Amino acid sequence: METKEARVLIITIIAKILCLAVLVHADTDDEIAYQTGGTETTKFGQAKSVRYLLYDVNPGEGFNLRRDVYMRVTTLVQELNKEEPWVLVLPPWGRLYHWKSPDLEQIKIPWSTFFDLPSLRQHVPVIEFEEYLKLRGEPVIDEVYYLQSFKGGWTKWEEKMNITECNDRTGYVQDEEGSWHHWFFGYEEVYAKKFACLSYMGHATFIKPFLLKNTTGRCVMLPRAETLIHDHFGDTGYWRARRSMVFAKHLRDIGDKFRREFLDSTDEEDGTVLKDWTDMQRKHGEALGGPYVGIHLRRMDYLYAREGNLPSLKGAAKQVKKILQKYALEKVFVATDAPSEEFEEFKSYFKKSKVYRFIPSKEIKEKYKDGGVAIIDQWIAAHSRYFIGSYESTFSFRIQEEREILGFDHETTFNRFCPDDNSDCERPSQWKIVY
Ligand SMILES: Nc1nc2c(ncn2[C@@H]2O[C@H](COP(=O)(O)OP(=O)(O)O)[C@@H](O)[C@H]2O)c(=O)[nH]1
Ligand SMILES: *[C@@H]1O[C@H](CO)[C@@H](O)[C@H](O)[C@H]1NC(C)=O
Ligand SMILES: *[C@@H]1O[C@H](CO)[C@@H](O)[C@H](O)[C@H]1NC(C)=O
Ligand SMILES: [Mg+2]
Repeated sequence: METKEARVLIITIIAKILCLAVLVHADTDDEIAYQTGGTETTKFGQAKSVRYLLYDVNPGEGFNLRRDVYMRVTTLVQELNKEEPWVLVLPPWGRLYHWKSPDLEQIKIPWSTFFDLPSLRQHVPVIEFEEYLKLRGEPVIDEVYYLQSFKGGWTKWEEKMNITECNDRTGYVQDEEGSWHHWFFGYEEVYAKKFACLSYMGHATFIKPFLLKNTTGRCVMLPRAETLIHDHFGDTGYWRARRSMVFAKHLRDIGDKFRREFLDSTDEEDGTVLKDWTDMQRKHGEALGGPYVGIHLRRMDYLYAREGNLPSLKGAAKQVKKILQKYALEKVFVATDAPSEEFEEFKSYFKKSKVYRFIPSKEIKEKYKDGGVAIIDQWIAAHSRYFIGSYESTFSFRIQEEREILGFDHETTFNRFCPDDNSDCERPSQWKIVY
């Protein structure tokens, strides 16, 4: 399988102007072709077979930080592809702390459930984990480097890495034959040939020479990839990665239908028509948004995790009413993880205005899971005339980024709920889009 694959491997990288925007097309077991609609063609020697990079994130991290880690890893993959062809293997979604809906099997969820893969591929070559397994023909990961911080903490920040003993229990166990086993996203048949802990302090691309020179396996996995920090937070590369993370069309369509039916909101009227992300460059203020205030009201674990920084439900309602008045709006869309009693209480503080929440049908929940419903909420909230988020919530941050992409005025995007006792709280950082 391996040699046959190498023999017939055709790699054609068509570099777009500056960035290596490549699309992986893998429709047979033994052929991978990189292709896009550019003009210039660079061929890697036939001997250079594709290598695969797989990663994972600390199990405790939520969906929206994971999206941020993906962006960091894509920066690394872009850099690797300047030397030899590497494909990013997308870690299946599952077992997330917040995804608690009863009766839903929430493991082995492919990225295509949530994101538009062709859009991701206009940034870096990616394949789903199942595609990787099929291509490989054997459920194997060659080398695993478990990222960890240096023992004893640090006093000075400097880029360094070292293969060391593992600081903590990693969950990877070796059998008598020497193979390593782990949960591996629920794929119990998967095993790794080699495992080591790698103490690491550095940007994502700092690991590039290690991957190129110190590893030889076809597929290298980096668990705890949140250890890799952004090379350049908020620069053009950051935003290219972010823009490529277009939500799956089936989720956008559900959100758009809800906007149309309940919120009098359509892209044509709101100035939010979506284009291919590589061609989309809207000025701030070009997007108007639908005639409603969109809010992200983070509750649940944040009531403890961000204690003192969130408003009461009544306090939140008061802040929304002020904006409704200021912008002469009558509708509110609430994205929230609150249980229905809390939502009903929040709603009860409004007399004149209408307050909406997206409640998925059984079919939508079964198909798209808690993650898909969260994205639909983000999508609807992102299209509002005015948005208010929750303090330090990555869920809110991702909505704000979406609004930057759509072309909203900052005034209407970078807002947060203040706690009841401090109505003049600090505004969130403004991470403005750059092209
Ligand atoms: N549907 C829905 N889910 C939410 C909402 N807010 C939070 N959640 C759920 O709770 C998780 C919050 O975790 P995370 O993504 O890490 O964001 P953060 O913890 O707010 O920074 C989300 O991924 C969702 O599963 C919301 O407004 N709507
Ligand atoms: C990578 O290989 C080089 C050369 O053999 C070695 O000096 C270096 O320590 C290795 N890096 C790590 C992190 O093991
Ligand atoms: C790497 O770790 C080993 C033992 O864990 C230690 O002896 C060595 O000094 C370390 N090297 C660097 C460059 O930190
Ligand atoms: Mg979180």
